[in-house]
Amino acid sequence: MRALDRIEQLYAIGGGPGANRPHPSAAEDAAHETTSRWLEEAGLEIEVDPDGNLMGRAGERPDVWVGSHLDTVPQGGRFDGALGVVAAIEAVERARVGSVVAFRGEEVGCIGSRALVARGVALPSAFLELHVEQGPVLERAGAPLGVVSSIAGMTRGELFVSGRPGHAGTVPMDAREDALVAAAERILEIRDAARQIPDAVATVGELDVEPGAGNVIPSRVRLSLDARAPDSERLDTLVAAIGFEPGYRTEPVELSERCREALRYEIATRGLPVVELPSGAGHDAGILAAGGVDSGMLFVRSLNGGVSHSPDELSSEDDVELAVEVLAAALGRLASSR
Ligand code: HGY
Ligand code: MN
Ligand code: MN
Repeated sequence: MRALDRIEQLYAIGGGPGANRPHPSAAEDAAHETTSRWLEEAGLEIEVDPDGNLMGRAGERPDVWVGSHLDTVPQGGRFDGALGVVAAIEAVERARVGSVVAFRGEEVGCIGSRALVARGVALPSAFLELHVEQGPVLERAGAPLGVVSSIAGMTRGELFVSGRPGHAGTVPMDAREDALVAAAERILEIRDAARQIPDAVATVGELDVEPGAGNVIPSRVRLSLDARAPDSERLDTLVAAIGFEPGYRTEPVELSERCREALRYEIATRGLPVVELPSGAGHDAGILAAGGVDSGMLFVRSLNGGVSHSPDELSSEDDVELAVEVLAAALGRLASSR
């Protein structure tokens, strides 16, 4: 299947283990260049906007967009983002309508899609994104596809914990102010705060320890923070409970009923179970939806218990084939509806 071959070509960029196309990087640029060639082969009119987002427009209804992102987390999976872009090319080629879009920097705060919305350019009349579920719901339900109802709100930021540097060999344990031990206690507090709020999540994914020598008691630690919840009020409660000032926040957002209906219809007419589910992951579709665009997301089942942001991310060829077919049909339906 051409889409899967192309996913493998993108996966090979940036070396292993996993997908390594962080934003910004030569690897992300290479993925955009490769995709641009595929857009040209598809006979689409190519444009790169001032923020590096890549577009490929068909002749008909270029105002209906379909796409995703090409950047990845470090050691990411082969499908996150890439699937949505290669499937968008298949869909626009099959439906002969619409525009393919590949956004920059989705993993580091949806940089490309946020910049595009902020620039006030002509936004699409509708946007569809195919994405791996990155969770276990569809696999548990025995459903190959799902329609996303809403996208969780997300905050990102950092915390600093200070201590007193000292010699690892001469400072007695009862005389230390070890910043890393204090940071460890803080991380457990953050975990417990999230556990108190239904469906909230909080993650410390990065630790920077100063001065960072094995024989020096840490003097200062930077912790990254990623805290999310399905609605604004639980997000507020979580941020307050953790006690940090987010540097970045996206509100929870409902996806467009018009797009969800088109996706539900195309799934149901193929005799497949229609499962609607919220997304705990953030997506460019959420940024466009928040910008007033009719946005919809189609999830394809993630196998291996739904693991993602990992080389173990996996979806089957049959499910991907079905997803591309439904995406193309929904694109055609949206383009002919208004
Ligand atoms: O972090 C996220 O939710 C997405 O993978 N950018
Ligand atoms: Mn993604
Ligand atoms: Mn991701």
